[in-house]
Formats: sequence, structure tokens, C-alpha cells
Amino acid sequence: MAYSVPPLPYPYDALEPHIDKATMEFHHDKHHQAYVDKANGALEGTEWAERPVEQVLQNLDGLPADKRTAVKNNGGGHYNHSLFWESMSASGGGAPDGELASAIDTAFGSFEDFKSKLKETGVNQFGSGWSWLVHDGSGLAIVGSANQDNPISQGSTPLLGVDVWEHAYYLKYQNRRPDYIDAWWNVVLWSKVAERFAAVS
Ligand code: MN3
Repeated sequence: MAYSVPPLPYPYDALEPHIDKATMEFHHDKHHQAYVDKANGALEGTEWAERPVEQVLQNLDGLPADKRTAVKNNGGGHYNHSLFWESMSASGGGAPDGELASAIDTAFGSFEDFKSKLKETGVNQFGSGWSWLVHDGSGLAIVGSANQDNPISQGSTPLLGVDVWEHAYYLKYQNRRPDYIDAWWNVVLWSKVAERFAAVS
């Protein structure tokens, strides 16, 4: 089964005013679709074409050398964006509770410190990339990644990521990446992040 772009779990304008409708349309329908098409093209005819994208990204070294970069970039793009859409909701925002909240306090001192560090990692990512909250096997950590790289390829499990490619914010925020990240917190769906955390901890 070739990969396909999952439908957005909410209308394009659901995240207004924080993430605008036009950005969601281009980002989901054009950018994500392009990653899917190119990932499918690169994997076509290989034994990896039928595997879940997580498995492919965890085993990049096992891919034919001439496919590796295309799969890392485009399979990564597909995986990262699938995770990203599900991490947001019109009913998002606020703060996590329960075990995830405790784990964040343990790892980063406080929820506010955690937010500052995730934002700082995203703002300081040179060029395109992501800022991630991950579980690295022993606890929570924040890592940045370039392009469409994903911590899953380094053995960590991504719990939440913010897309800091210009295509994620330029229409509304132009060069103001920090303002975009500030606004993005208002749509983060903590129950989804908690679900991912419960699955690995
Ligand atoms: Mn993107």
C-alpha cells in the first residue's frame, strides 16, 4: 500500500486565528502531498514499499543507498506532518496534566521552562526543521532536527513537534518565527501528546 495523506481531523480554518486557513490548505494539500508522492516514488519496487513509515525511518541504513536521502526527506516529511496535524486542535492549548505533566516538571523544571526550551530550539534551528519533545528511552528530552529528519531515526520517540519550516508560518507571520511558536501553543492537543507518552513510558 502506497502512503497517502491522512485527511485533516478538523476543518482548514479550525485553528484560526493562531494558524490561518490558507497556510493549512497549502501545508496539508500541497506540501504534505508532495512528500507522500516523492516517498512513494522512491520506495516503489523496493521491499520497503509495504512497510509502515515509522519502520522505514528507523531503518534508513537498511535502504538501498541511492534511495536513502529521498526516503529520509520525503518519508520523514510524511511521518512528521501526520504527527503534526494530530497534535493540534481547536480545543487545544492550556497545559498537560497527570503523568505527562510530572514528567515535564522532572525533566525541565517546570512547564514554562519546557515551553521556553522547545521554543528556543525551534527559533534557533538554522533554516528548515523541527523542534521536538521526545522520549529517549530514559526520559523526556528536547531535540531539534534539520529538514524532515525525525528523532525516530536516532532511536527516540517523538511525542510533539513544531514545524519551523517557513511554509508553516510565512503567510501569516512572515519572518516572525517566535510569534508563530507562541501562537502554536494555543492549539497543542495535550491529550494526544499524553497518549503518545503513555505508549512509551
Ligand atoms: Mn511542513
